[in-house]
Amino acid sequence: MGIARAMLVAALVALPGAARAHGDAGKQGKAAAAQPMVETGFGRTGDPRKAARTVRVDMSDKMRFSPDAITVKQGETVRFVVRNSGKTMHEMILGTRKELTDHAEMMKKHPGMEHDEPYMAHVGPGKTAEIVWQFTKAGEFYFGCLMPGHFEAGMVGKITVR
Ligand SMILES: [Cu+2]
Repeated sequence: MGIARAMLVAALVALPGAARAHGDAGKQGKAAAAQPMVETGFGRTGDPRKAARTVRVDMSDKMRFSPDAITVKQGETVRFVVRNSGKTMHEMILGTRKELTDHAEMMKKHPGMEHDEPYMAHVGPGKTAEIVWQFTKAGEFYFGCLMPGHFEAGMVGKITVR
């Protein structure tokens, strides 16, 4: 955890009523823990209580997301329920096109690299995980699977925020 984020988390914990994830929004394989609040160029950690909309996303061994195009309103908080219907590990990672491309390159060099952020869901075969994310900025963003080779095989989708 970086110092900046540690300070941000500390500030949020100190604030009564600050946006914190519900325990039931915990990701697969993790104890029910609040997601850290992160701010990015494509949005911020969502408050599950404000997620009025649920989008179900399927990931398959055909290296495809379904749906692979999602439109949201600026400011909207979306609960992504991400299912892996394949037999191999997949993940849904939100970001800009450049961030995903750079990250995919890094994964090639360091395949075992551990990474976990509130805008990522790593999902084992047959499992389901959730991402709650608020799209605070308008624009075109993406989601990709960065398991080695998957992104390059076309495992990417687009999110239009307007
Ligand atoms: Cu994949």
